[in-house]
Amino acid sequence: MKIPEEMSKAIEEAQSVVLFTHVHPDGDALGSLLGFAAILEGMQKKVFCYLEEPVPHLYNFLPGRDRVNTTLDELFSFVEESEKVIAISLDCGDSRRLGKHETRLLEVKPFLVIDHHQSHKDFGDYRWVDPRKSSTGEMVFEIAQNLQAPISYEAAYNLYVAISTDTGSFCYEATSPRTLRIAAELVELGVQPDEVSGKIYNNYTSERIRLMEMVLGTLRLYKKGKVAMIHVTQDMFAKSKARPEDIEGFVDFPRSIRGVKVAAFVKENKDSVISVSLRAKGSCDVAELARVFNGGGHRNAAGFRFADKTLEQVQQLVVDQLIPLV
Ligand SMILES: [Mn+2]
Repeated sequence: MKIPEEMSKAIEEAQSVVLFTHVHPDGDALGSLLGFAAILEGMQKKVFCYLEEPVPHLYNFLPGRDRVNTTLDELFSFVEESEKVIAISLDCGDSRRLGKHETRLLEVKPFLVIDHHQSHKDFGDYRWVDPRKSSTGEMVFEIAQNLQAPISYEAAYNLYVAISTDTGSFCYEATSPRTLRIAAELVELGVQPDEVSGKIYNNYTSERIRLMEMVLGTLRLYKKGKVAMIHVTQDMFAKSKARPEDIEGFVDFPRSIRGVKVAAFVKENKDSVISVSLRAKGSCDVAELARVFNGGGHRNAAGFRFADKTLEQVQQLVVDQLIPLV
């Protein structure tokens, strides 16, 4: 799918842009947010990057992270003082994932949406949604190229982080020839893959490794080893002193086991919401599985959540209703 004409036009004509992404942002969310911010500034536009929470410490190395502003009042002052302002939501498959100020954020008009989630639920005024794209970072690159906007080193670095994290270092199904060509162009712009992967993967705290030890200790296998499940509790966070974002990537361990087709990671969050991340290996479609509990995501990575159940109850639901479908 090509970039909608009215979207390119809206971006071209805008003088000011507010950028949003999803709550609990991952590498693609942050990389496309900061990468696009740098590109838009290069086009002489004023940019406001809003996040509900500060940049997670795992991503403190991203250039331009200081652009992020978490103050809603400042966001609306920016909007009021701006002429020809547009909002762009990046990597957000559902407007609920804009966070607790969803309704207010959606008041900024026109509201543009750029996303690649298979389970995308339409919102906003102009949309470019393409589930075949590896990452939102890849889509931001396409837009920059389409608008003939220069891509600075800072923008290239952030887009490379977005693309490389969302493709599992160029391993997942959505990694296309185009994805690799874009990555090559970003490397030509000065990004060093070894330096970036060093920052992403060799930059963990000892608290994270302590937490990992506890979480991996919860591994259970079902269906003759076709399904693997792990979980994390608030108690484990307290004991390890790890931070909420330290669990990123844990679900890849059960997924990596030989014979496993689906990995499930059940998480007890601070607000006592229980969330479940699903990862598939091979042809299994976990977005389909997640729909059983009103969740969503991609074929390979999906999830759902419950606000009114205990961790044990959710695990039981997974075992009773989801695992038989694998
Ligand atoms: Mn993404």
